[in-house]
Amino acid sequence: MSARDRLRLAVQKSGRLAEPSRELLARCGLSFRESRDRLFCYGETLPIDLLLVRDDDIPGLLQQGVCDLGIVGRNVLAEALAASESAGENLREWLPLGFGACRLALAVPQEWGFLELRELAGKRIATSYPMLLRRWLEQRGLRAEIVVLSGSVEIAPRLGTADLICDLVSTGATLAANQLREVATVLESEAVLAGPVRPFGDERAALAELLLRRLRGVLEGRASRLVMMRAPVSALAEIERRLPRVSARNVLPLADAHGAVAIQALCGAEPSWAQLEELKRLGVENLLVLPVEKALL
Ligand code: PRT
Ligand code: ZN
Repeated sequence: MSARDRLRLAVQKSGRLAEPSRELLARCGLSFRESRDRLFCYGETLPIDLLLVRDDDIPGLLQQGVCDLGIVGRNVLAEALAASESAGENLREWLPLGFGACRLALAVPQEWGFLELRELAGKRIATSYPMLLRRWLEQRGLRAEIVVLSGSVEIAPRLGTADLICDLVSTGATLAANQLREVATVLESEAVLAGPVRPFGDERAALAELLLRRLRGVLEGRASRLVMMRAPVSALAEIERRLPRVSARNVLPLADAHGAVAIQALCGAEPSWAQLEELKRLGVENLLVLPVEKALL
């Protein structure tokens, strides 16, 4: 393929990952002009364009070189990697993105008093993820029949086409509504940035690097909190030990101080209520925990 100086990113056109993907890219400072057919979005702030597609098509588009990177559920990517050797050699997960969390799980009818995995032997399992399920069964030395369905997997046991299912679960409400009980996890999933195993040999390399750096910045910022407080100087070391993953801090003198200072600490995670209560016991006052918009340390 000829050298390219624009990066093409595949994202889901509509569905669960569509909005959060676009929102994350906007947070990275990317903006787009949509084409009339709403399939292609031209990158305005950076030479990074979007292709809006069905999530299932993303691994294939990456493999064919139609797109350079994609945002897709790990479940879809992993199924594609397990399904074809060449996909496994060419594609990989670059970065988990912290949204679209779900799990691929086995679920049995509630009336089945399921106790252990051995009971799966010889049973029919309905799923849209045959490759991941097959591998999981093989790794455990289990032999079961896989019934491939492309949708409405959860009704298969009631229809009598399968004994149990292997499907995506997030809240579990769908399983409960279908009188199914979750009994094992095959894969923990979330949206991920997927891309080639080998680095780009042209300008796309620098663009991909830039995008990765900004994505990491946004994801870290999301988890980060600015913690502000008024504290006795004598307790400084104790306080710092109780804050989660401090990456920067300021200790400021106070005009009305009686052995007290103001502390601003950038934490890599949200302090729990219990941690805040401990700080309180160390004599800390006016505790504030704030979200972080952007950070350049
Ligand atoms: O049109 P296109 O093919 O692009 O979209 P799609 O309909 O195939 O996918 P979509 O939008 O439903 O899901 C896209 C991705 O979102 C999936 O590949 C997962 O990575 C992720 N995701 C996160 C989920 C769920 N959570 C989820 N709950 N995908 C599907 N579900 C299903 C689940 O199987 C159940 O049937 O949603 C239903 C509700 O789940 P509960 O457990 O909350 O009841
Ligand atoms: Zn799909």
